[in-house]
Parts: sequence; C-alpha cells; structure tokens
Amino acid sequence: MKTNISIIGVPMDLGQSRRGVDMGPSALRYAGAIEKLEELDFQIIDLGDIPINRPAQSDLNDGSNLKNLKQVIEANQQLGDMVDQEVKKGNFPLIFGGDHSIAIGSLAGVSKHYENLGVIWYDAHGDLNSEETSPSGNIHGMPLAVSLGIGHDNLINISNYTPKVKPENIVIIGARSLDPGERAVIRDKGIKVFTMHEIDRMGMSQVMEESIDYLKERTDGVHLSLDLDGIDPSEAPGVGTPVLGGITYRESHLAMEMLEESGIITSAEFVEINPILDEKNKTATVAVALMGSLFGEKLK
Ligand code: 6HN
Ligand code: MN
Ligand code: MN
Ligand code: MN
Repeated sequence: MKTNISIIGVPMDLGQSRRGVDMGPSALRYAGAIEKLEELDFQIIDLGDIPINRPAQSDLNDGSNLKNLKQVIEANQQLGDMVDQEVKKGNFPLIFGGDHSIAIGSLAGVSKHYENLGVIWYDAHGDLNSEETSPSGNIHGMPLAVSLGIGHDNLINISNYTPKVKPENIVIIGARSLDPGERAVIRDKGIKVFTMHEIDRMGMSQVMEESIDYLKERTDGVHLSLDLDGIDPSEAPGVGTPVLGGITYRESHLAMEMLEESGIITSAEFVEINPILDEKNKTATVAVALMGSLFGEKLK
C-alpha cells in the first residue's frame, strides 16, 4: 500500500528580507499540487497552512545578524511538532514553503525518527551560514548549518536536541553561490557537494547515481530539501535570490525520477517560491511538475 502524504504549508517570509515568499503554499496549491498527487493515487492529508506570527513592522529587522529570530524559532518549533506527529502516524511529510528557514523545523521533526537521516540539499546556495558568517543576517541562509548544530542556541535546540544531521549524511546538489564561511564549513566537515561544475562535467544522471549510492550506504531515511533557486532563473524566475547558471528543468525532472526509483526519500519540502517575482506562476508550476516525478508520475 502507498504511504499517505501529509501536506503542511508554511507561509513564512521572515527568514529573508523580501515579501512574497509567504505566498508559496498558495502558489503551489493554485498550480495543482494536491490534484497532481491525487492523480498518482496517493491519499492526501492536507493539514493547511500553519499560522505565522507577523509582528508590527517596527518590531521587525532589529538590526541583529539574525533577523526575526523570535518568529523564526516559533514557526519552526510548531512545524517540527507537526512533522513529528505525521512521521509517527506513518505519513510522508511534504512541506510547502515559505522561505528556506523552515527546513530547520522540517528536519527537527523528521530526524529523531532515524538513526542516520540523510539530506539532499538541492539549491544554488549552501545555506551553511551562521550569525558570524552571514553577509545578510537572513536566517534562510543558515538552516543547513543549524541542522548540523552550528548557530544560535535557540535555533539548534528546536525540538530539544542537536544536531539533527551528521555532515557525512548530507549531499548538496546545484551549488553555485557559496560564501567564504560556508566553504569553510564544507571543507572542515567534509560535506559532499555536487556544484554546477560537476553537474556539467558528469551529467545529472551520474550525479544522482553517485548521490543515491552514497546515501543508501549510510542513511536510513532521506529528506529532500528542494530550493527552487537551484533551478535556472530562466525556468524558475519566481525566487528571491536567483543565481545564473542553474540546473535545468529536464535535469531536475530526471533527478526526481531517479530519486523515485531509488525509493530513498522519506520526506520533502519545496521552498523559496515567490509569486510576486514570478511570471504567471511558472515557478510553482515547475515545482508541481517535479513533485509529480518525485512521486512516480512516469510509471503511469
Ligand atoms: N536561500 N548566502 C546568502 C545569505 O544571505 O546567506 C544567500 C542565502 C540564500 C538562501 O536561498 O535559501
Ligand atoms: Mn536555500
Ligand atoms: Mn537558495
Ligand atoms: Mn521522464
């Protein structure tokens, strides 16, 4: 029997500085995410969107290098609890972002259920900054570091344990914009990274084969964290931090199909869709197509 999919929307935009990414869950629903998954014969449990506490503008961006820390912690604690419940029930958590800071909550909820949780970080960025290294103070540039136990105490201890993932259980795919502090973490911790250079040289097929083999060997579950800015801005323009020279839609489609065939993915999130910056909901449409491949569309 197929596992049930639990959808959790997180209309969060406080992990970065541009409005609009809070509308990501609506954009994904409008693009037909639920219908697509139902077509593939999954039982969908739509848990709706979790409430995000938006403070008065005067209370936002206090000038620290951890913008909106309090709100980001609150939302991720709530998300972590919900994800935890869904995994306990045997459901597949599928989270609709929201900016990438919500991966903190997703991983907090999921990782306690695995001895060795794997993570695929599909992104133009490493999201490995901390208060000390961040060039922006935006927490969406920090969630992978937080999950490794690097960062503010109250962020790394969401759900009361740290770390959520081990560096050797992470694969970053699509990186092409890494800050100096992030490069240092990758080097020091020995994180596996397939940059755009490797994708160009090896082809996506081999990148995915190696990623899947690597994770299969050492993990007992894998969370896919898919930041739409991993995809080239020509095909996914509705993102807040676009970077030229990204992964194509076709390559991404293949990557999702290979993940589906491998059967390793146990939870996923699609983040950073900003409908205000988009062209006719193109980016959410790409995301929904990729969800289709991730959940076995080609087998129909
Ligand atoms: N994202 N490295 C930059 C920063 O501000 O830390 C960009 C982060 C982008 C984060 O796209 O999820
Ligand atoms: Mn990201
Ligand atoms: Mn990114
Ligand atoms: Mn295909």
